Amino acid sequence: MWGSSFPNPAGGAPVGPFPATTVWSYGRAEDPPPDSSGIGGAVGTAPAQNSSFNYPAFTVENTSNVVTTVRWINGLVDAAGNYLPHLLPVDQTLHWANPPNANCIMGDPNRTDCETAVPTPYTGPVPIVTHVHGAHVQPHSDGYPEAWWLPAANNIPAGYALRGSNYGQADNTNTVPGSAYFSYENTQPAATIWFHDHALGMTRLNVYAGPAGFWLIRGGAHDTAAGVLPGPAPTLAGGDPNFNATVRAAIREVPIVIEDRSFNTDGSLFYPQDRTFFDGFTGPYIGGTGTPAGPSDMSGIWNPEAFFNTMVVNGNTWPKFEVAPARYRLRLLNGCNSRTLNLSLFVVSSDPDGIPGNADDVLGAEVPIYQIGGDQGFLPNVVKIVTGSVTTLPGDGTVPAAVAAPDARQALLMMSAERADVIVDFSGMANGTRIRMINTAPDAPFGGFPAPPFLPGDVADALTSGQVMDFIVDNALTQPGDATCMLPKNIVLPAEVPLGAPNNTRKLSLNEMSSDQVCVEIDAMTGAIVGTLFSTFAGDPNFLGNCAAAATTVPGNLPQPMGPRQALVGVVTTDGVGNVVALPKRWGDAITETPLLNSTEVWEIHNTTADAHPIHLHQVAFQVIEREDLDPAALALGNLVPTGVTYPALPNESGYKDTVASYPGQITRIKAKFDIAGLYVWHCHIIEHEDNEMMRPLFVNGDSLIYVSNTGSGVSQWNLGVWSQITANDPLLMAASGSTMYGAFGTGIWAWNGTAWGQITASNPEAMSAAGTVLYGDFGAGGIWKWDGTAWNRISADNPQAMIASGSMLYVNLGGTGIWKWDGAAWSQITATDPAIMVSAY
Ligand SMILES: [Cu+2]
Repeated sequence: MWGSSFPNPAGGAPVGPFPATTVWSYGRAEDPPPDSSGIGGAVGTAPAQNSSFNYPAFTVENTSNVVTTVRWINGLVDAAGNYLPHLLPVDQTLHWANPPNANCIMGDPNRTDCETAVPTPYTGPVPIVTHVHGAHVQPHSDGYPEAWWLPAANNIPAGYALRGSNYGQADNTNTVPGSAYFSYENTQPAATIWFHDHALGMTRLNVYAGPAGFWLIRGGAHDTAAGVLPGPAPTLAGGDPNFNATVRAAIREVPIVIEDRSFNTDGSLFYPQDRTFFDGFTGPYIGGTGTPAGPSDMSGIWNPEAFFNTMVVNGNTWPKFEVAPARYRLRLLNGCNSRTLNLSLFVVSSDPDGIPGNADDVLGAEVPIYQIGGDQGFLPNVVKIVTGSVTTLPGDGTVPAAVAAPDARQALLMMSAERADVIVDFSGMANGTRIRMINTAPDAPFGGFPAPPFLPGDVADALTSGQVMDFIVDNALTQPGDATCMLPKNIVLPAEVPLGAPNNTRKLSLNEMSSDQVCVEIDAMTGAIVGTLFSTFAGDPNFLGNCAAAATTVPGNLPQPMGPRQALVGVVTTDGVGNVVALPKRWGDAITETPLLNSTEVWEIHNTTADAHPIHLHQVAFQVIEREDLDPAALALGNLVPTGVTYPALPNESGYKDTVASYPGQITRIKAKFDIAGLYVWHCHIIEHEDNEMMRPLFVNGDSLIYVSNTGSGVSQWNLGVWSQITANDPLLMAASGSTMYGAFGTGIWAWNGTAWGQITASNPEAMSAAGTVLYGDFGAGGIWKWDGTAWNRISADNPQAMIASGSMLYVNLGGTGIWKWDGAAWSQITATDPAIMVSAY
């Protein structure tokens, strides 16, 4: 990036420009490094006309239901082909990618994707894996955290793993070194989604270093007609608005990513080097380092959250954007690591010293934000957002009386990774009018609205992180189309149908964990860490008692376990005396979130922590149903007791989403349909949390799905207790058929053995063995089994003999390797490259 200058919060002349900042990004593989030396930058700096490498990365334009394929190349090598070490400090004591393939502290020491006790920062080749956030995508292309790969560098150290334990591709014929070939079917409505790195235990660093961009999906049944919304957006053929003033003047749709960053005075990115930055905790750390040294379960480099003092918008610090007096469509993304944004727009009514952004600026009238879309597409209605109100517009040209927001301070609230598709109406504003986007969420973890008593730290610093960008009205940019663009109050959005009744309700928990080994002294007045009292061996059963009884250096100070150590997602269970309690789970624990393929589930996310967490599910678009308070007195004792006090989703949460704010002390209820089998993840999108265990696998269980061929009547599918003919011409045929061996009677699968019906269950082997000839049975978690006339064999990738023996037309789901078809002679994987087979299969 070019260096830039910005107002000095302390007054006086602007600060900078500073030297250019080195970042990483995605660009076209054939493009050279950017060279902007002819236009005010320098060799190697972006934006530049000769290269698509920029920060953020270029926007990928997609069409609903049209496949986009990408070969993602890890090109993090220098000009000599040697790997680049990370720009930022990588903590090897988290459960992380671990390319050295050594030093794992549990299980086999020589593997990837584990925790180590190596306390020093990792300086080897950088693993990456790209995730398209919000994509309805097959598991092989989702960017699983353990599916990373290294660059094809000349000097990869001996013994290093080149790929993570779950590396996969959409098409394994791609053998370009240091890459993965992913396929995105874009089987989803028009939406603003985005792409970023997702490598295990390093996502916070890989994202902070730069690689992120917009992935826009247009068209399909749920997009607006041409001319309804402000446009056009930039196009590849239409010229680069960065360098063409005519193109720039015509643009009315702009993606805007807001990322907080800090910089060293040499221009380089600042990110905390160790835990002392967060809370002054000096140790001991995992690996025995720190002061004092000793046994520990505290990571020494990782910081629990990170908030930065500079707002970077589309790669520029506090930019200004000249706009016509017209309506603009802005696709906003909170791309911050940890920071929640509470955005609003105000006219700058007075600026006596003429230097925008410093303390003498006076804000005047608020400019409304009209939200039209959320994470996964359009809202049911346009929602008018002004600080303290959130009002649904019926779309008939009327504007109802303002409806109060949950808190007088709430404006456009966006947690990390959330998107808001909005219209801002600058029409009628005088030439030269300056409109400022401000942020009033805290420079600290967000606790949610309504919030406790208003403290100074509850709001971002007004002179730095409290300002985002300025818009300046320029009449010269007016275009003929500006006058005909619809007013927000007249817009009717293409609403999607809601999900049906759920098949299952799942209770989940969010948990903050303290140390089990390190006891510290806390200043009773300030809450600050005074020092470490003692640390002990892992598993010490007396740790909590000894810590509570430990003598402090100052009377009245508090001895307590060091925290936070990490945050965990988990499940909800019942303890030995009948209380409903949270059961935190770690990344490496057995998978517990296993919805059946094509099931609709309600997830009840119980937040037992003090902070709000943006919870993101991969694969699915979900609806936010409601939130419910937990009884605070019970919660203080660790018990989860719903109060019955519920809050419906806000109007601007009423479209489909993929990331939801889960507030402390509440149950957040969402509903989703899981319609692609395989392995995904769900996690907190405060990416410092995600990197240290606040993420869990999500396995959509397709084992219950079987396909059978019925000669003369096509292929039928058994799923969630119902047979259906795949052609959909006669869905009841199979259930009524006595000639085809299988029937559905509301109690499972029954087989006709020529004489009688017998239910096929794991507890009824006689009925199973009596089924005769070719038979496939579903045994739940036991998978799909085949009767060969003599014995049952599980159909699985590790049992190819059973698969080959199955005969006739058959489709089986093999979890992470997708759906395979038996054509009578061979098995083949059903992929997007064989659409004819897919059409007949589904
Ligand atoms: Cu979190």
